[in-house]
Amino acid sequence: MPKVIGKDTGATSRAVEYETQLGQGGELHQTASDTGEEGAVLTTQQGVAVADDQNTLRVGPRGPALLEDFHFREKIFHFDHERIPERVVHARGYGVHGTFTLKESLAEFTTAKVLSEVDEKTPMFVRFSTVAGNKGSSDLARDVRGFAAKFYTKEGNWDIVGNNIPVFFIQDAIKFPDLIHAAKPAPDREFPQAQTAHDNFWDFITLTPESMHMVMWIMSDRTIPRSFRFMEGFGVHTFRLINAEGKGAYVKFHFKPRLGLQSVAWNEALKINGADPDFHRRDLWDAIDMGSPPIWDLGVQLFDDEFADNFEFDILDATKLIPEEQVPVRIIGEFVLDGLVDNFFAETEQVAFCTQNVVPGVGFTNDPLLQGRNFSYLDTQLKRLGGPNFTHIPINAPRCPVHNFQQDGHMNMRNPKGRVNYEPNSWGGPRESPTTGYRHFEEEVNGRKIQERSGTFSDHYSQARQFFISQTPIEQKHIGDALVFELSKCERIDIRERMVAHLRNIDERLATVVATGLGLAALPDPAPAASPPLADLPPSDALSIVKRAPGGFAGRKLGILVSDGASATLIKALTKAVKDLPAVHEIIAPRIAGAVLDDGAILEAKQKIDGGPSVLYDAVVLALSPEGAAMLAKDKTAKDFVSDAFAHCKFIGYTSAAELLLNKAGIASDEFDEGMVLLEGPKDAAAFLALCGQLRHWARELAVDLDAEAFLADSQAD
Ligand code: HDE
Repeated sequence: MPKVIGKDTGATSRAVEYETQLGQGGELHQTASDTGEEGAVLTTQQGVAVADDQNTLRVGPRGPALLEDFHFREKIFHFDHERIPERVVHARGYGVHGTFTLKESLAEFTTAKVLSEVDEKTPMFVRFSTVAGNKGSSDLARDVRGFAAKFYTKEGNWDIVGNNIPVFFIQDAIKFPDLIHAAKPAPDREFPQAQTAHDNFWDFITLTPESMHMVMWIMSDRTIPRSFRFMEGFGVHTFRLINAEGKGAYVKFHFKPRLGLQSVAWNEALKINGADPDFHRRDLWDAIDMGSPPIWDLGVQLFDDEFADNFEFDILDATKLIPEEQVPVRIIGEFVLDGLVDNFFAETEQVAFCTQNVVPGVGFTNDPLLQGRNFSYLDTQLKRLGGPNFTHIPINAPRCPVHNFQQDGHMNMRNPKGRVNYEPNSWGGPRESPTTGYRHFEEEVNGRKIQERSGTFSDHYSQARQFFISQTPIEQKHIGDALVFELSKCERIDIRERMVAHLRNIDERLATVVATGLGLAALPDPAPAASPPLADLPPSDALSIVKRAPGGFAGRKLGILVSDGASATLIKALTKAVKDLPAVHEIIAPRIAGAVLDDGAILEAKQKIDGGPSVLYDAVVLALSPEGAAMLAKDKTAKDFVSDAFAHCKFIGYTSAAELLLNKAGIASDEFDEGMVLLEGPKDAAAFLALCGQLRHWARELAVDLDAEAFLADSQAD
């Protein structure tokens, strides 16, 4: 359970755990200020009790302050230094603890105990993030999400620093600063924040054809997830497993959410950012806090040199994925994220992930992006955390013994005893272990020293096309909409045209829809392709969110708009049906005090309607009495609640009285569709919730939206 700040500022259970671990590397001197049990006396950092924390020491009640007031000076000095540099990318993030349990051994492929000892439980810390926005940006930016996992294994820390998208923009780490500079706000004006809808980004992208596959992913609904809980995670690169004989196997890591995939609509994302910029972190906090922790399966795609040699693309190229139809994802374990942090700064802000944190039995490949990352992460921590001893910070400290002769430096937390600090020595102390120590994979390497990209990295369009044709019509439409939206924010027409020229190598319909949406006078010629695109890659269902939808409402949130006089039995039946799934609900009312139901009981509201727009919910119910409906039908916010729910294709349950509000919100009775369900009484609640399991009634958007025709026509022809 989270600690309530102010009531309990003391050492929490996790902090105590850390103390034990740290003790193994040396002695930890826990400062008194960390231990504020109930009734503790406020002290300075030196442990001196404070008598007055309200007034500085001054000469007379109206006189100047005195330098002698060490408590005041220490307090302000410490406050002045509370900030550390935010991450240069992935600055906005949210971390939680969890546990990984291995279900199937990979002992045949790796010596790593975390991957071979079945039922072994390994503590974890996971940090979710956006990439481009700063620490204070909003959660629903259209952006890739980071999904970084640290496994505190018995053999040392192992990090999978992944994303929610299985490929990346670039093939070589040397282009990373350019990519990020282009994506972040322009240096002169420092806007736009947390978005790619601007000239610099699309300028760079359209001059970098290798990014085209990733562009399809970022323009898809993957970049506007409904929740961290409904996202996949991917290690992206091909890594290597190494077994006891020193033999290697290639591996790609996958995290699959048990709750299935789900995203929001773009117009909804824009509104969520205003209504609740912390939407994702609140969602995760609430789920864990109420005892419904999210679970992911850990899966691997394993393959060998023979597969790698025959695969259409280079397995070292991070702009390519291996379709699950070609190499199935083998589920080997699961992780449950059920632990909230005690302190955001200590854990989420100070956690330091690094791709080179691997354990014996897990290794690297020559992927040029991975090789560059192995340098970058360690390097960046030095700046961010201020010195080489960030591994002593509890969240980064391994939970296994640590013994070496590295010493001193800023903020050293260890206090080693004895005179020996070198090796070899005649005194004793830790020694190498040829049997259990980390062994790099042995590999024959030779070649000329060159700056050259392999020709096997030159196909930039085929998998972009494969991704696009794997989507359902509504997902294809959303990709088209997103491209038109983003490119419409670019002021330079040549940049818009350049993107359409690339799209012509991906899908002609998409290129045409985007060109029409942008009002281009003519279709530009296709961009020259370094390697001719393959037109025959088959669609892969695993790439679609809609095809991977869970088919149930579990873990989702129903918003119930109530008014005075609303039916108590209906609301009771709805809340019971929600709880049985299990899902959650929130009551929204014209006043925060709630509503007086038809049985005379007062139902407390969680949100006043102005603070609880329908964008915060997966489906909504309008449980209104005739008087309530008549009142709300005059209210602009209530009308927005309804028209947004309709526009975002949500399932809407309504009482017959609420039809008036729907009509006044611009939804005529003859427009009511199968996504709208009349709730005549409590008996209808369960069936409505079952329907909500489809998550969105996308047919509504396809039926009415102006740009839908191209994709619909095509899907009917297919
Ligand atoms: Fe990162 N990345 N990255 N990245 N990355 C960082 O490390 C970098 C890349 C990813 O929650 C930084 O501690 C380079 C791919 C995540 O703390 C930095 C390249 C993938 C996080 C860095 C990449 C990622 C980071 C910034 C190109 C998906 C947040 C702060 C070669 C597989 C981790 C930090 C957290 C963070 C460098 C590309 C994922 C600067 C040079 C590909 C999830 O070191």
